Amino acid sequence: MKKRVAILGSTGSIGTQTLDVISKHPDKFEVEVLTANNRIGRLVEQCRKFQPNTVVIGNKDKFQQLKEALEDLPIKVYAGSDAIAQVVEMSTVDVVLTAMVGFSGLKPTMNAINAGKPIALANKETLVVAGDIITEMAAKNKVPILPVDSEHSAIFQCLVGEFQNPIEKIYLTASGGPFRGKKKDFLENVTPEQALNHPNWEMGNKITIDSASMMNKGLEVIEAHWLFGLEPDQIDVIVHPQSIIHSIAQFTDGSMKAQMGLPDMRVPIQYALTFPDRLQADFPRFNFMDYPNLTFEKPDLDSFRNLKIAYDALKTGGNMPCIINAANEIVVEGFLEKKIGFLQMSDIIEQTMDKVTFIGKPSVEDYFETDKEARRVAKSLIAF
Ligand code: MN3
Repeated sequence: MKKRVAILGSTGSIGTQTLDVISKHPDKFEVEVLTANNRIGRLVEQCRKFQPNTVVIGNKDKFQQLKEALEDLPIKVYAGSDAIAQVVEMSTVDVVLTAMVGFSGLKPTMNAINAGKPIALANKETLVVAGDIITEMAAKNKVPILPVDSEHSAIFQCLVGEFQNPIEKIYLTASGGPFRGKKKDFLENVTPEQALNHPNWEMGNKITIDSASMMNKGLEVIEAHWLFGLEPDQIDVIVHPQSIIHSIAQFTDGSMKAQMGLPDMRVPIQYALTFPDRLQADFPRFNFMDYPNLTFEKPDLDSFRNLKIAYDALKTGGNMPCIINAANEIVVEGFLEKKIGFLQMSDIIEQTMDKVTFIGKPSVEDYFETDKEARRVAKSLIAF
């Protein structure tokens, strides 16, 4: 039986790499649903190649164009975020890979979990924003959440065979991004172009800026908290510029397991789709002689304040992680549009944390309200 996959965010970096994995195993996978926000051209190409049952374009203005482009194919075409949230419930979907950007992943992921679909989770913001509700829903519906994020996939792989052995702590590795080792006087003047030039990973714009600012690692700390049930002081971040060790689990006897390999997102993507099995793949292999030195550094929380901000938000709990996520999405846009500088991103996130109504035990509706309020506040702070 082939696994029928729904890919949310199919035209992005993770989406296209997922299709690459799927194309190499036509006997194992079938593409059932594709969704994208704007990139019609790429979406149409994907539809012709993979012949999904259903396709959704987030931007409703592009519905006609998409429908006409696919006229000769028996593919159902829909538009809008409500449609994206609904298609995941289709009975013909076996697994949902969530690779859209930011808060927009929350609603469709909740619907998929409620419909009993296993989640291959690439949209970390879903867990950052509402990790309590998502993990509770998943437990109630007995739905696995399989991490696609490389660090979390690494920890997940280290835990296989450990049954009930408790984790003492984990080390999430961070490449340090393009500005590793730089101080505030340098960071003050960096441009979006410099920030988008990541040394090890090819990724979308939002996550690449998040990597440069260390917010990505901060969001991953919160993601790890929910995925593995760890307290903030059990989650450590270590800078590892070569990005060969993808993360490390340390057990109560002091033994550490690391998962390593060349940085290639197709490995964690494929593992999330095939767990507990591993499928043969021809991805490039690691050669020790290319990396005679694997090095490690302490993260610089003074120059890269976002990492500390994320730990603080996690410790505060409630809707605070949702607040920093929303503020971060707004400041990243602001930075890319050159309305604010690199360091101002952290300033505005912190000010937003102070200004938005804190809720200790938020409901789903509270999270949607918090997201709106935090975006409004962060936008108003950029405008000043
Ligand atoms: Mn990652």
